Amino acid sequence: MPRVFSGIQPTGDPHIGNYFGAMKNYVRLGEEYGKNSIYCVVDLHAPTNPNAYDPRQLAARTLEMAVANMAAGLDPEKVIFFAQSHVPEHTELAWLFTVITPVGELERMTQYKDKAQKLESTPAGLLMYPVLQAADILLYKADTVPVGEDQVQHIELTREIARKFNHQFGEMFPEPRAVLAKDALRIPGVDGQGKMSKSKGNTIGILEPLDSIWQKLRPAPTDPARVRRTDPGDPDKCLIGDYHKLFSDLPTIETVYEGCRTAGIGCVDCKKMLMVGITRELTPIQERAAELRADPVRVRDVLAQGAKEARQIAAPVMEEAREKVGFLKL
Ligand code: AQP
Repeated sequence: MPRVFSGIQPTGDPHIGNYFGAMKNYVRLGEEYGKNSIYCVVDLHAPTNPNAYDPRQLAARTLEMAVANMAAGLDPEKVIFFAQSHVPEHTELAWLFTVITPVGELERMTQYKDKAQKLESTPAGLLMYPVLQAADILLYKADTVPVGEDQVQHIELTREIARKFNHQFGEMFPEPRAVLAKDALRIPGVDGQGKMSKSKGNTIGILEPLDSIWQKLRPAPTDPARVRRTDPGDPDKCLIGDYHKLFSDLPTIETVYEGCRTAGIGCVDCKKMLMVGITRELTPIQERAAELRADPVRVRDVLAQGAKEARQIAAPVMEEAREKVGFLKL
């Protein structure tokens, strides 16, 4: 049976890119593979980007990310769900991987280049991020990794690290593959400037109040060719058209696509129709999140139990890796 692993950073409020690109897939695969699906709030990754990290908020954001995933349908009774820093084997395995990963490979990672150029001084941890990510996955010998398209390059590097380790120290790790969510490979940000990202501040949060979402959608850019209400537009070149495909039912999508092409509906009405779909999808999630926030002890207990379950798998794998690399056993 496949073993699934994925992680999400507690660097800010989870957004619809995280939700459609990754979190929904966690739930789907969790239903299919039960305790062979392992999901993690990757809090050790958070401090690698000083622009998106505040030590005073890390614990609260970790809990909030756990709440968001549970509210979105992740069932900790069925899957393994925990916070990365509670399983110390992640960093130990990452250290072993640093010695077989060429720095040049890390320097060509797109996400590293994007983030490093916004910093005055680049922490080594930012460069090492994909090495820790490889350890996160391979610590559970996972072969299936549900992620958004932006992570495919990192998963490719994980495969290379597994290959190298197996070659140098003896067969041990599978070469995992990325599983991408159909139609949600790279959700654009509400500013129309590329990928939706927590650190770019161009997000629609899944736990964000609906009136705040509307305040962001109302001024959001649409097809630039549609200067006047009477100009026909191309919904395939419009952010709102993309979002309709995620949130709206088929008749609504057909109505707004046709209405846009014939100038039959204006952009504000199109956005109002989108709000109907957003409200339908997010309201139950936000209601469940409110219940979970009211019971933080329960969420902590879930993470504690998840860390226990994760360590039961991680500890023997780490032991095997130590032996293969040749450390003295006491
Ligand atoms: N815009 C997106 N479209 C589709 N999938 C996305 N993911 C993120 N943004 C989009 C997927 O969500 C999962 C968790 O992401 P993460 O928070 O761990 O890291 P990230 O990719 O770096 O997400 P952000 O929002 O862009 O965070 P920051 O700004 O902190 O870097 C991943 O599977 C990711 O592919």
